[in-house]
Amino acid sequence: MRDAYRIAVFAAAAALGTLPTVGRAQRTVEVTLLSNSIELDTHRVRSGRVTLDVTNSADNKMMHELVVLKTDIADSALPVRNAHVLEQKLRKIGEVEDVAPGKSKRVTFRLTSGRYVLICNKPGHYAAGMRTVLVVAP
Ligand SMILES: [Cu+2]
Repeated sequence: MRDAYRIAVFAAAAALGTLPTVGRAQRTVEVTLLSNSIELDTHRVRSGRVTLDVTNSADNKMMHELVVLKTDIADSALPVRNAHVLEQKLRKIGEVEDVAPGKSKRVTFRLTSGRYVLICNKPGHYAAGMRTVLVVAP
C-alpha cells in the first residue's frame, strides 16, 4: 500500500517534470559571449535536443549573436569576406540573433552527432576571436 502510494507520487512528479534528470547526459550548454571569445561550460554534449543558454557578458557593450554551423573546418579557418563568415557556404543550423549587453537568450536545436563551430557574425567579431567548437557525440 505504502509502495503503491510512493509510486503514484513519483509518477505524478515525473509527469510534472519536477524530478531531477538523474543519469542523463548534459544537453544544456551555457554559452558566454565575450568581446574576444565565446566560452562554453562544456564543449561536448550528446546528440538530441540541445539547449543553448546564451548570455552576452562582453565588456565592449555591443550587441552580439550566436550562429551555429555544422562543419569539420577548424574554427579559425572559416571562409570570410568583408568581415563576415560566409554562412551561406557552410551548413547553418540556426542562430540566436541580437543578444543585448547583459541579456540572455535561450534556444533549442536538434543536433545530430558531429562537429559544430559557434560564432558571432557581427562585422569583425569572428576575426576578433568570437568563435568556438562544440562536439556532439552520438
Ligand atoms: Cu559579436
